[in-house]
Amino acid sequence: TKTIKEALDEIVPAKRAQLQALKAEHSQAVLGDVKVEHLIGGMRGLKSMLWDASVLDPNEGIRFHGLSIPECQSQLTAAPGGKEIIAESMLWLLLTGKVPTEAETRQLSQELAERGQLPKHVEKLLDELPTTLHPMTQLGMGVAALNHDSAFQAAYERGIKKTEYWTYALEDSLDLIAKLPAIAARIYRNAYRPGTPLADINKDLDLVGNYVNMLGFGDNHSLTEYLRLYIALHGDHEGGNASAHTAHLIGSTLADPFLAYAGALYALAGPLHGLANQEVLRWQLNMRKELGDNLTHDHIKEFLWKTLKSGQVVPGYGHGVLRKSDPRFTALLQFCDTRPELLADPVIQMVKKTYEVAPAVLKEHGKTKNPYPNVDAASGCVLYHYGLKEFKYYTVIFGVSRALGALTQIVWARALGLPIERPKSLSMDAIEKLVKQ
Ligand code: FCX
Repeated sequence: TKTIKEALDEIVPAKRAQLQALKAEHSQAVLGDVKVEHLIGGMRGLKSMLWDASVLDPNEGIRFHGLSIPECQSQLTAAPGGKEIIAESMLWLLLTGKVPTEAETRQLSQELAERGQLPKHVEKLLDELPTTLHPMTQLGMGVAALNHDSAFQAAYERGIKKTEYWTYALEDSLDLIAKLPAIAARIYRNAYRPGTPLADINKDLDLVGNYVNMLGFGDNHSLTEYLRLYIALHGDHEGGNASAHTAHLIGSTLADPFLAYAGALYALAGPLHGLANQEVLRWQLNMRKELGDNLTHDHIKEFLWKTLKSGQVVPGYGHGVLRKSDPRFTALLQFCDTRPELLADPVIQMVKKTYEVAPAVLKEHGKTKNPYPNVDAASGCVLYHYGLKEFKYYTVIFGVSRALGALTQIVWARALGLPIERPKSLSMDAIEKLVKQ
């Protein structure tokens, strides 16, 4: 059975050749116009990044190396005794573009488990942080502190060839992905279950299986399966989203993967991005507090208008690229649909009922280009059902997941020798001068 490094060794030369050919033959080909609206509108729609692992279609949603979510669900390996995609099979697909065999997936699980232990200084750092510090702030700090042992940084200081960068970036990336559950679980334990021991890493278990054990929910198979699916599906969402783009930008300076991903986590911590799943639950629970459990469509409509009229966004709805319901949202709802105990939960019923009403209200409101739900509209509410009720923690789980895609791209950016990212900015005066010419 090949290791992930061996699998990549085989692919890197062909990908390098593909890039060389693209450069040699099509460097000057035009892919679109740069308009003033791009400069003042958050570069929405501007084709300006190279990102291989996934592509987001506005109507169909995400495809990972060409595979849709249902295709991934039927082709990627599950855990023994489980049905849902596990992080390792998604990571293998993202990194190599190939569906791993079961043996390759299990080997990667083992490799990650062997790398999962935290260095003492990181444990100490996390244990000394105030438990009231937002869990995302803590996660970023823990990840940044791992750079103490960065293989990439050490190799760079030694002076290695540019063609070898990717192997050290891979080494750090695997280390980081492996250690994220231990950091994330420690933050949870310290803040919400002080004094409880943290489970040891089980070398025979997948990454998320170990994460759920460390969180203290190991005996809940249904939650473990949900988190496997959640973490696989949040892994990558092409390159321009704020967290992935941040990792790419920082990585392009040759800062090591730990620093690059710590930066990405702080982009994820914004309410318009990853923090939305925490915001959705807060919003749904406020709705419940105000209107009770026996909600009608009219009640929800009223609550939606109240939110919009007070100038707030409806969390979990809208998207920078998507123009239909997010298929990740659909996959999470399908997970609920097969489990009567989830369907009976009033908070999940509220999510479904809101979905029946919100698109029409948002259309009538007329501002958002996409009145449909994104993944955050459902993700946190299912965690709430399982008793993971501390919603300030939810984005941390997203943070454990997004590493799969963001670090994949860091490995490939170094393998392909991509340069430091440095777009051109213009002042308003300069824009005026250019448009008047
Ligand atoms: N409720 C109310 N208004 C909304 C809205 C929503 N859910 N979504 C967009 N709008 C508003 C925007 O605020 C903007 O108003 P403005 O002209 O007064 O500034 C207008 O509609 C046009 O925005 P639009 O082009 O449709 O959306 P953007 O690409 O600018 O922003 C996000 C996309 C996702 C940031 C936006 O839809 C939003 O704020 N949604 C709510 C927060 C959320 O769910 N975020 C998670 C997104 C994602 F899945 C993730 O990253 O995790």
